[in-house]
This record gives sequence, C-alpha cells and structure tokens, in this order.
Amino acid sequence: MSDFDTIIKNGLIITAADRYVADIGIKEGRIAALGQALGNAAEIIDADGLWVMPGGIDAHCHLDQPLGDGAVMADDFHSGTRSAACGGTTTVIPFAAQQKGQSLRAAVDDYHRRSEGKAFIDYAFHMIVTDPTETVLKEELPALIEEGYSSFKIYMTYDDLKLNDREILKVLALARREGAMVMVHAENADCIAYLTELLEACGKTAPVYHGEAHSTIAEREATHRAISLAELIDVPVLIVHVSGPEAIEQIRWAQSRGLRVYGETCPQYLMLTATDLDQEGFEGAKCVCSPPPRDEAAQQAVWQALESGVFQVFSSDHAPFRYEDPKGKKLHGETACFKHIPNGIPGLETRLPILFSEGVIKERIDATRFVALTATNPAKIYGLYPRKGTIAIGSDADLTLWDSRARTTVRNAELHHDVDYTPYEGLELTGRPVLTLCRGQVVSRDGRLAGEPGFGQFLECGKPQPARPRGEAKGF
Ligand code: DUC
Ligand code: ZN
Ligand code: ZN
Repeated sequence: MSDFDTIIKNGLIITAADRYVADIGIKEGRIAALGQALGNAAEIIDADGLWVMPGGIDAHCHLDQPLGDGAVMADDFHSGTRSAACGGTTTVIPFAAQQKGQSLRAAVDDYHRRSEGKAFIDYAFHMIVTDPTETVLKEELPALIEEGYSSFKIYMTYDDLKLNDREILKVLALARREGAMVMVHAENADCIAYLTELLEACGKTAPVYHGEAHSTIAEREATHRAISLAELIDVPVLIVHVSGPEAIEQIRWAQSRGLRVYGETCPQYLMLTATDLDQEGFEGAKCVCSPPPRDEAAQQAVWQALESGVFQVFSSDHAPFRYEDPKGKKLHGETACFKHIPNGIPGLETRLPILFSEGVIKERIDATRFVALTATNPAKIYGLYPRKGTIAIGSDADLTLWDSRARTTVRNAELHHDVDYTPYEGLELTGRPVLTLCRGQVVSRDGRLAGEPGFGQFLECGKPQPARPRGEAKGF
C-alpha cells in the first residue's frame, strides 16, 4: 500500500514566508508530509525546475450575479471556475447579492442554487448588503456570519446598491460585534452623478467619459470617509479595487496611524489606462469598470503600493459581460451613454499570470509577496487560513506548479471564460501555471482543463485573521 496518494517531488516550494526545495506528500486531499525521501505514492509528479506555490485565491469576482437592470453575466459557476482553474486559482469568493427589499438569507439560498454541482474548484461566498433593515442587522447577518459567511461588501455608489453613512455605521458596528470583514466600494455617488450630468449635457457620452465621471477625487473622498467611519466604530475594513495614488494615500495614512485598514487592487489598474476607454466606436466599453483605469503615474503608484505592503490582496474583480451581446456591454446599444454600460471586465484566468510576469519576473515584487497577495492574505482576511492559502502539513493540497520560463501570449480564444474578449489580448507573458491541484486533484494542466464540474466544494469561512502589512503598522 502507498504511503501517499500523490508525491510532488523536487519542486521549489514558495510560501508567503519561505522558499525551499522539498517533496510534498498528499493524502486524502491534504498535505500530509513535507520533506525528502517521503516514501511511495500512487502517483509521483516530478516538479524539478518548477515553482510550487499555494493555489490562488481570487477573493473578489462576480459569477452569475443577478442584476436589476436586465444585464446578464457571461460566466456562471461552471465557466467561471473552469477559467479560474486554468489560470492557477483553486478557490474563488464571489458575491451573494441582496436586492433591495430581499432578505439576505434568500439571496444566499439563491446563490447556493446557482452554484450547486457546477464548480471545478472550491468556493466561498461574500454577501453584498444593500438593505440593512433591522431584521437583517439583528437576525440575518449574525446568523449568517456564524454559519460561515463572514464577509460582506457594501457600496457607497450605485443607486440600487449604495448605503448612506448612517447605514454604513450600523453595518460596521454589526461587523465589529460579530467579527466580520467589511469590504467597501469607495466612490462618492453624488460626485459621480453631478459629473455625469455635466458630461451628458454637453454630449460627452462615449465610454471614455466614464473615466472622467468616476473622478479620482470621488474615489479619494469616499475612501477617506470609509476609513473615518470604520475608525469611529473601531473595526477593520478593506477598501476594494483601489485604482491610484489618491486612494492609496488615504489607506497608507490610515495604516501609519495603526488603523486596521486593508487594501485590494486588481490587474486592470496595473495594465490598463484611461486611453483604453478611448477606442474606435464603442470598443472602449470593453474596459469600462469602476473605479476606472487611470494614467501611467497611477499604475506606478499601484505597483509601489503592492511592493511596499499598502495592499494585502490582489483580486481579479472579474465582472463578465460579453461585448457583442444585448444583455452585455451593448445592453442599451452602441450609442448609449457611458452610464448605461454594465461595469466590469473579465480577468479570472489572467490575474495570476499577469502578476507573475509583470510583477515577479520583472522584479517589481518578489515571489513570496506574490503568494501573500494572491493566496495567503486573502485566506487570512476571509477566514480560510490555514486550510487554504499556504503549503503546510494539514492544509488542503491546493497547489499551483509554475514554469517560470514559459512564454505565452494572451489570446481570448484560448481562455476558458464565456466572455467574448479579454482586455489583455496579445499581451506577452513569462511564467505559466503548468499544473493546478485542488485538494490533491488535478484541475488544470498546461492551461487546459483537467477537472470535473461539481468537484468544487462550498467553504464555510471562519472569523477574519490579521494579515500584517509590511512595516508592521501598529494595531494589526
Ligand atoms: N464594482 C465591482 O466590485 N465590480 C464590478 C463593478 C463595480 O462597480
Ligand atoms: Zn465594487
Ligand atoms: Zn467587484
């Protein structure tokens, strides 16, 4: 009889803390041993020359999310997790979104129905709280947090999603009481509405003007306000999809004062700029997301904040809408004002290869920081650590083997999502995930799918754990 189901031999293991060469023994989906000469196994995988990292955790993506305006997301749990797996990700955390007037429990139940039996990799849920009624705050949220839904997102913009400051304070107080993590979409709704009105009045309705309406000042103000509200309640908060230096300065300022403020950024803020919204015809709609991509100086600021530890999390914010689709980007036709274009871009499969190539290979961040940003910190912050997000005895055998020398070119035709474009078409990358295992099972090999739908399990999340930024700001 074999000692292990699988042994991965001779790989360079990289965690958020260390790198060393060792063999990994896997038994019943978990890491059972780390060392040398481990014994025998039903399957031996030779990882000589490869880097072995924890499977990616994409802690911010949208799959099959019901939307109020008639738009339909291109990816569900089947195509979304298929795409994630092929890009080296082994856990996704999309959003069970409450519609105003709906019970939060009903939103979560509905989301379970949407995910059941479809996922290729493991998944948990964040919730989106849009209607914090007394029942939601006193009964539903405490019960749901206890049951393993320990994080939720709130919005400061979008008429059908946003909370006012008083509602935000109530939600933050609840999070403090129950030990939940609050993610904030920080943009000032009134600034955006005001600027949109001005732009529309002078006929500036093309996709490029989305970038002007969603001003950096609107993002900075809301980021500062979210931090202040969290400080008032004395609760940790995570600012999602940060686009540039204005919001980064607010987060850095808060961290330097010892506040428990976390930051997340995404590939679009490293790889795209406002000029990508300014394309022939309606093509710029493909890159409409909120906050929007900024300028090259903003990209540099985002890189620097990744390197210096202002950001703890790097997510895709995959929000999939097809371009050639009356329920996608062209919901209101090709002449529609930017304000009617569904917000979001795809990125589940390209998230890790982009950060690996542009970050690690180009030596902007080191490989341990890559692991922290893409797996370990999200696992800690969202209560999945140490089951997920690391390579340690007892952890799930969620592993991605990287060929750090392989060169690829991003082609939408080769991606596994159901979106009809990628904003990164033609991008040349170095480094590629060549084998991805979720709980010891191979889910992708050489960029191709190798798993089965329904293998992915729902994960109950525990209470958030601290993920310290470099510099060890006090209070974390
Ligand atoms: N916020 C997100 O988190 N995703 C897509 C669009 C948005 O506004
Ligand atoms: Zn958002
Ligand atoms: Zn999002």
